[in-house]
Amino acid sequence: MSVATRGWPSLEEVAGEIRSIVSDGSAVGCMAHKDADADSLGSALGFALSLREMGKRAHVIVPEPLPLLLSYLPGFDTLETGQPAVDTLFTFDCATLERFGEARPYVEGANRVVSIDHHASNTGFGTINLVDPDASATGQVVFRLLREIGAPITPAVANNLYAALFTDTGGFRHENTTEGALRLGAELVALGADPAFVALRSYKWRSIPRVRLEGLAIAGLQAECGGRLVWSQITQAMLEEAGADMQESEGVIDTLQSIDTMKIAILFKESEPASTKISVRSRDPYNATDVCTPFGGGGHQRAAGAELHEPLLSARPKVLDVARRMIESSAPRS
Ligand SMILES: [Mn+2]
Repeated sequence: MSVATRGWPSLEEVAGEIRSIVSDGSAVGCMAHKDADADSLGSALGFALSLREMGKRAHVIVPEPLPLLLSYLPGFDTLETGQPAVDTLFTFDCATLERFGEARPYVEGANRVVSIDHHASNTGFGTINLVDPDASATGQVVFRLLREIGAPITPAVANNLYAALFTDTGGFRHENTTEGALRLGAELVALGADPAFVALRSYKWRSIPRVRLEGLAIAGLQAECGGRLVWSQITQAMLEEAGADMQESEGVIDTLQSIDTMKIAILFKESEPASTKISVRSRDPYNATDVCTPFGGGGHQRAAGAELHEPLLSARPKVLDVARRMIESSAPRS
């Protein structure tokens, strides 16, 4: 990232200021987003563990609830859900202030915010913004930053950054699996990351309730527009039947996404009686964020999400209407 991309300051431009934050005696916070994934939390933990190696006090903070599926990440046992007093707050993989949920006032009230991200939709809410929309994962941006400021990359740091990179590329399967991503993967393995362990815990370590829940969701699969629009849902009743937690619905969207005719896949999650979350995936020529932005959400071209503050039964037709109109209006030539 030697050249500033799309108006964001370059790594070299912000590295000096970040280096001086890291070398002064103050405490920093490293914050992941709500419902943290391995890119957000692995980046926060990897960065914090490297800083701690240098004697820096670094809190790793995640909005509640704790993302227990990520308990395999080194340093997970040091996670905090509170709001510790810090001089500077680093945020990871967060494009908007909405991503912090109920911790948003804590972020807005911070003395200084350093936002490290790879979403093209980043709103620039940080005091310092290190955003590279061409990076495959925020973990890749963190790796370059640590290198630039001369911070150590221990095996624990490498495992966190490898988990970030590996999962944000869908296990090196998505379109963001670039030469740079694969080279970084190899470099992190050379530094002590364990690819078999990360793969095991990311994709081959599912509880029985989680597999049962996926079965229920797949049994409820709906297909429209000649199979181009596919969707399903996770209700509170389904969670109860499977004995699962909503966090364990992760992965269902991947199965919807694997359908051969799929152009837009949507999973509706009844997170609360009056709150519905959606996960969206797409293939060309459709952009997944176009389904989510009308509802205040966002994400990447191929993977996006939103949270609607209304019950599943009223949220669902509104979202489906947007998706149907996208498919019908652009009716791709077959
Ligand atoms: Mn990411």
